[in-house]
Amino acid sequence: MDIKKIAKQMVAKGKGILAADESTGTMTKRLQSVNVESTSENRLNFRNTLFSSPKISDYISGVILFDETIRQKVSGKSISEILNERNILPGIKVDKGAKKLALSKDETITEGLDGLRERLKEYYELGARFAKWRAVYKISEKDNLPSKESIKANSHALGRYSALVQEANMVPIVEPELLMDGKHNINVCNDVTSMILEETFYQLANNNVDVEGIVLKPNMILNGSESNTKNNPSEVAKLTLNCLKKNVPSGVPGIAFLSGGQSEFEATMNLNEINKVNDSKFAFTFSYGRALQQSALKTWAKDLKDTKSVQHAFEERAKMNSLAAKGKWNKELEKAA
Ligand code: 5MM
Repeated sequence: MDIKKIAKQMVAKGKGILAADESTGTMTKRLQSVNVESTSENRLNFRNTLFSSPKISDYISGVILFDETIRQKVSGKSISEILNERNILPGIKVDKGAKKLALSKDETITEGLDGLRERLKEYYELGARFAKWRAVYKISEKDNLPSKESIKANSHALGRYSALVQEANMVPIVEPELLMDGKHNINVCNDVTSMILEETFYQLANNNVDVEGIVLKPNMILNGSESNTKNNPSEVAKLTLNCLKKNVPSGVPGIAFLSGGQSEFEATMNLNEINKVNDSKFAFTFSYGRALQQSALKTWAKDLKDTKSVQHAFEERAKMNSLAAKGKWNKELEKAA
């Protein structure tokens, strides 16, 4: 299939992406937080319980997998086959993580470009039709971070990654994440996100990436999590929409937000608010990890065999976010769930 069609399918109206691409270290932390041992079997069981939820296809267009998961099988079927049967696109995280940027003040550079062309070929054969690469930035007003060097280096890597992914006939999810950690206010987040997006798209263009065949996965514009200021959803929506309209080329078919540590409720409410005021051509949807999995994980920890309740918890979050992706969510629906 043509990559532009895949990108459109990923952001189809009312559908979003499940980020289940936690590396083993992160997944171990998630499982330990609910006192479950992190074995490869448990990681597969939890993930496959979500993937085989009866109504998943109503809300989810694609799933981002980790290398371990795309190679796993359930009753002889690969995870890609299981997802394809449900009309869900399999995707794969291809970065090798954010490592310390040499001589920097605690900044990171995402690695994984060496050998990527060959790895993409294998992932395509394993069924992946899109990929994901995450650049990570943090704000420090004291140290004037993120630095220009870190923005340039990470954006350049995103550009090279995206070109390689498109060359392999897959859609790159471009994820420049500005963490919400810190005491800064929402306007600082706005200015820094703007700077990051500008450089990201400059580097994508320099690398001949066709923006009609990508999906952008940005952070929302929020107050720092230690700022003691509660986010006002209409302010979040207004600033986020304006920032994206200003910095993202209009050819980009869709924008799928990360949740970034927001609660499940906040992530849904803010997405809904953005869609309510959306006067652009972009489709705004979700590509959530924690904000789609938290309730399901807690339910699973209560009884590892209670598949039905876990799937119900997951489907509820997926449904609420699907409604938010159409601007049709409201608080009352949460109470009814
Ligand atoms: C699912 O978490 C992904 C990161 O995993 P590692 O840190 O283990 O590599 C992450 O890239 C995720 O896809 C996005 O950040 C969105 O997740 P959240 O939880 O922020 O919605």
